[in-house]
Amino acid sequence: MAVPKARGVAGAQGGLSGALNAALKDHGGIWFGWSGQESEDPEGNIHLQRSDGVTTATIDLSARDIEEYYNGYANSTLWPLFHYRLDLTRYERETGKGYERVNERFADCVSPLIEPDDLIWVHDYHLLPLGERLRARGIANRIGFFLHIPWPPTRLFVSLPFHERLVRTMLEYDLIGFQTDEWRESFLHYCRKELGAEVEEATGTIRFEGRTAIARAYPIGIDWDHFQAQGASEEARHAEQRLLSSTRDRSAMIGVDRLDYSKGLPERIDGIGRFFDQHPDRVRDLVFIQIAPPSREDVESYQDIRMTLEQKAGQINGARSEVDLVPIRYVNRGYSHAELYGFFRAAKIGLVTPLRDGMNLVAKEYVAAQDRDDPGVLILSRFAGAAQQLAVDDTGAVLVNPYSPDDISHAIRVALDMPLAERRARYETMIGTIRDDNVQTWTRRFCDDLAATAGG
Ligand code: ADQ
Repeated sequence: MAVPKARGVAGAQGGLSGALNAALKDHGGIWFGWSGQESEDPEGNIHLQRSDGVTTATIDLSARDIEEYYNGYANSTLWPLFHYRLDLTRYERETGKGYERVNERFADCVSPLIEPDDLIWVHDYHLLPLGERLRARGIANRIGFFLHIPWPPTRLFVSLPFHERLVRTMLEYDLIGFQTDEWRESFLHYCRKELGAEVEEATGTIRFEGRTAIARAYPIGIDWDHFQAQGASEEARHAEQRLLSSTRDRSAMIGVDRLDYSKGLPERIDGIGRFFDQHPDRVRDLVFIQIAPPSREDVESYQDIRMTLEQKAGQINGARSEVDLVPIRYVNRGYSHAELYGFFRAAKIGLVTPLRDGMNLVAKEYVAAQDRDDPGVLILSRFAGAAQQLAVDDTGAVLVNPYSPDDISHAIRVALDMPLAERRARYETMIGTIRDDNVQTWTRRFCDDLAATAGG
């Protein structure tokens, strides 16, 4: 298995790594990734551990590697492009080289550790070419890949220099997983149209230059049991009480996101501003809490988003605050999953409005934390992968177009006024999927399918 250790934010890794660890014990394999550490002599720093049939190996990267590979190609080229943000996408030959160099190095380090029966599961856009680099070193094991973020439409993806080379490397995987059918279809479309591969739509089978890869959708879920256990803690109860007592007779509406332009945060604030403009009599009904810890601060576009957000929240608070009322609370830090559970439970509305998102686990966590008898309402962007599971025939989540302040404003009004019976019905539509299609099910489905492929 190969994972970039530094992906995600506090709390995000716990459930996923726990579930993957269990899968590794069942199937055998290697847990491998970046240590998250910088080292000027990275060659000498492989941290290796083997226990219980699971090998954990992490390596350090040099400052140049981090700049070119992580901040550069991964987070200034692939991340914005895959989130449809051509305006923020930077194409630099040097960072592309850094990306290839680090993938080579990962392959060098991990290949001697691989045993003949290991399943190899590579995660995310940092490591797209890793499978091919392993094949070049004679690794014939089954290798699967999962993309946690969207796959862009062909007409956007072709703006990437060397796009064909990148996808050719991906076809060395036996199984390629996407969060939703939409991203899977975009990938198949590219393979057919740009590579001239033979594609069997129904099974996701791609035949190209003598190799066969299978592309399927595996929507990721939350670690339900872990999250519920967190929710039963004193810490969660305390967090819930803390929020309830500070909002008193007003309804709390909550957003929890990494500070990332893909999450639609300025657009969200605009939507809230529109709601207050259209319903000035309701300013006293609502408090919006946005929890957004900074991420990828070394990347320029992430510094811009922080300033924009502070400005927008400040403007609304300046115009709408009273001595005893601040309509938007904007908090720049992370919280534990237990605390988040408590905050979610105290909030009448969960506002999750990414402009584009592979899945979005916060949407699922918000619903998972609700009181079945008196649940809150999830407002969800139609452009989050989660919308394909959570909004069914006009029930479940209230869907919005995150680019439209009027749409967001309307959804807030609908959610605030929603009768209990409808809130319950919408909750029941979502909760079964969230409970059953959890991260363990996701891991099992992927590993079983990978084990069943013909193999490299
Ligand atoms: P992310 O873009 O990081 O993940 P998301 O799916 O919402 O987005 O997961 C974030 C996780 O971090 C959640 O578990 C959440 O609770 C936690 N988190 C967010 N803000 C936090 C805060 N302030 N304090 C503490 N914890 C916080 C990428 C893709 C997603 C995809 C996931 C998993 O971009 O689309 O759903 O991977 O595949």
